[in-house]
Amino acid sequence: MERTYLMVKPDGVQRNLIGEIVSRFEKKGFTLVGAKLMTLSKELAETHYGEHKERPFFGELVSFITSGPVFAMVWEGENVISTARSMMGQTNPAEAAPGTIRGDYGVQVSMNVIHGSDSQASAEREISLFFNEQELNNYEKEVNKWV
Ligand code: DAT
Ligand code: MG
Repeated sequence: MERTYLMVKPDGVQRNLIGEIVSRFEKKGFTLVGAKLMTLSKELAETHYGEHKERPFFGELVSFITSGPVFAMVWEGENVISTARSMMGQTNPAEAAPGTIRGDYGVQVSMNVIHGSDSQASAEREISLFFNEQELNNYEKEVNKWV
């Protein structure tokens, strides 16, 4: 079963969107495997966003993502990586379709509410960066036979 790393960013936490965002993935039919509220160190933020370190917005990105707590989550389900990306919407909320998380709640690209892994490789990398095995719960939900 596929797993992905999702994170409500500091703007989403400040705007009381944790519950709304968790609810969307629960209602969709995915399974929450692990979650925690945490404040990222500069080192962890730079590692997480390492692929962007040469981009002009890297400094701003790291200072934003460390500016307050984030809600880190691992979700499980069939095709959860790409489906979660669709549910999030385009990176720039101005281009994200209504009905997506960024389309419904975001305005500008630097504060776009949520992060989600973009591939199998990044999901594995990000899950192990933010969670250890003891924090990840392996369990079955009865309802999954209807999902
Ligand atoms: P995504 O978060 O959709 O995977 P990304 O990996 O390209 O997008 O970029 C990571 C984050 O960096 C993104 O969520 C917000 C920020 N970002 C991307 N492009 C930006 C830009 N042109 N100006 C400012 N911030 C940007
Ligand atoms: Mg990305």
